[in-house]
Amino acid sequence: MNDATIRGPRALRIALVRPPVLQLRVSLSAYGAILPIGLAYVAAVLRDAGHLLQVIDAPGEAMAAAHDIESPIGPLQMSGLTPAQIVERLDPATQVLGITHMFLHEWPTIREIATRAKAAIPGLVVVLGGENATSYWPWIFRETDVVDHCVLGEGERTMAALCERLAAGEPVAGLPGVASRGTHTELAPRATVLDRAEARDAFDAEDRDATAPRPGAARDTAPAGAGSARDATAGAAGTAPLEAPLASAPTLSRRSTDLGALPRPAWEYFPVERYMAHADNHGVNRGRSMPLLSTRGCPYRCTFCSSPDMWTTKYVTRAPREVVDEIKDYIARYRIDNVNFCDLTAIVRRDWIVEFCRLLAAEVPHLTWQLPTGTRTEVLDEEVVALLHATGCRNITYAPENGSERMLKIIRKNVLLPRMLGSLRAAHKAGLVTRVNIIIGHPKEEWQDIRKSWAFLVKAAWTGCDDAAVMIFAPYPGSADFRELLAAGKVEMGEDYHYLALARSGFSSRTYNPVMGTRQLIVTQYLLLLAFYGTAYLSRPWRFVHVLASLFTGRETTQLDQLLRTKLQQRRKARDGGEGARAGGAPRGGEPAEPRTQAV
Ligand code: B12
Ligand code: SF4
Repeated sequence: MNDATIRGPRALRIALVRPPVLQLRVSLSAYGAILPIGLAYVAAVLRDAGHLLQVIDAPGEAMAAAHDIESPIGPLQMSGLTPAQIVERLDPATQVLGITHMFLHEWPTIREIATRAKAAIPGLVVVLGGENATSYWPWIFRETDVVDHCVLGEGERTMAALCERLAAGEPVAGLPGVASRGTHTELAPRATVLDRAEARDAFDAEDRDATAPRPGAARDTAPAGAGSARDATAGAAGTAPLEAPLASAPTLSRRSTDLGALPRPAWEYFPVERYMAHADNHGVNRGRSMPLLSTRGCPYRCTFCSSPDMWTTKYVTRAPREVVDEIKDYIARYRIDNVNFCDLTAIVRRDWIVEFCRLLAAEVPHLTWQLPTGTRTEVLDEEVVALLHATGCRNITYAPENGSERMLKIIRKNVLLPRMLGSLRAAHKAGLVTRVNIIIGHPKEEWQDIRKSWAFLVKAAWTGCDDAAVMIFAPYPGSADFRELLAAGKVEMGEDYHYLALARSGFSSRTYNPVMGTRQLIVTQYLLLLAFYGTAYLSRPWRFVHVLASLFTGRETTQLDQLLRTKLQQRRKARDGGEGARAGGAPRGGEPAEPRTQAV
């Protein structure tokens, strides 16, 4: 059993850490340091509970610093404070260290931070939370004993409850939403993942949110929750042998249904100005930007996605009034020009978006906003896209993921492609800059499906779509595809597996498809992009001139503009990074490099 409990006063000294950002320079992905909204939400709840907080935001506190590190997939660029620098900054009196663990590729770095911190501060309790902590915890506990607890799924209330127990010296075992070393280590990973998926199905069915679309509502396909919830995972993992009793799996905490009751992200702990100056935006750079969430969860169950395991299929929306008030607050506090929504799937309900746009038009007339994540597009008809544009929406990402109806059924995406093309056409006509996301190399994909994705991309470009992202399939922990491949013995959990997500758009990608080799997939990825951008520029040659001009003017409109700018930024960092690193990451925006601590 894990006895990592603390006896002491109710208020704890808690350090929250965001690890440095890792990037593969040769990849087609240019995402850098974005304000960590999940951690900022957790910080707000812990602040309100009266704990003494120190936040160490590794990329935020050393924006200029970049180090090359070795990895099994080749050299990676690490931006921000190194693990050693993070631990040097930790208050030696820290009792609980909470690290946000969103991406699989962060695990080796987080392992190093936790190992160093445990060695430096005896008795420290290490807690991880986030998307990857939620799905990868069995392997984390197997691999190391420096992590004590993993908070699964939505984190605010669970972390507050966990800290309450730690402060009271009570055992954490049995707390819903927490997997603990010792208590859960003996479970075989395959079994625990299966247990949790099944538990989540039952949980979803019993506690579905009223806001999720109902059968017959405007959508392309029934979300998993509207029909059979269980079969989504049964097909994937149902054949996996159980290696431990069901009762031993960690249980879930209840999802928040009233998001208005949660405090807003505690941005006062983060160097917001430096993020703004660096402009590593999630969307394209349209000025001073903040991330925002209008919903949580997603009612669908695509087989390649870890969202159902993380958030269940419960879809909860915030009131449009609250979202607009938050935007107005950011305008007052940070003089923002733009908002990037990082919702999993922002627009599912037409009445919601119409009300949101009405409020924006009346109260925030000069803002731009973007939906860069890849939203559902069922309600994006001519009328809605015109409304979006009129209220400042400029960039929107469509996520068909595949151009073949056969594959869409297999991955449970089941969007209607002709309808999506119609929506893309309408969006282009309305003046929106659009992007489509395609995944290639799913284990069940055939070459005929790739040809259909190729045709879809050409059609999308022809209708006026501006950008395309073509990514190679990667089985993320927590997804149904991962469970199925694991059960079939096709996922090797070696050290290079950790870097899978970064490699999916680089030369070190790997194939999980029996008929498509790795090299074939990489070549296919480039050919599909060539087909898309070739069609886009041949049909509208002036666009090419705009892309080149954006390099000099810095005025971005498309994702390609953003990719080119951030790749150049990465190169500059690599050149000057040593200096930034030695200086401990000299701040750009005039904010102190010191971590912030708030007195109780
Ligand atoms: C926004 C987003 C991004 C942003 C970055 C956001 C950021 N702050 O860094 C950008 C665009 C940069 C991005 C990039 C990438 N992304 Co992304 N992204 C997302 C997305 C859509 C939403 C995340 C989010 O903001 N959620 C909302 C907040 C409120 O939730 P949250 O962060 O999970 O936080 C809550 C809990 O997790 C928990 N929690 C979080 N931290 C902590 C800490 C503690 C101590 C505790 C107790 C709790 C806790 O409490 C929070 C509040 O409830 C997710 C999808 C998803 N399901 O979340 C994918 C997702 C995280 N991305 C993913 C991937 C693969 C990528 C890329 C690798 C894609 C690529 N090939 O380029 C890159 C990697 C970039 C890099 N080099 O690091 C995968 C990760 C899979 C994995 N296990 O690795 C996800 C899960 C999508 C998916 N299912 O495929 N992404
Ligand atoms: S891929 Fe998008 S629509 Fe599908 S389950 Fe994940 S978040 Fe939902």
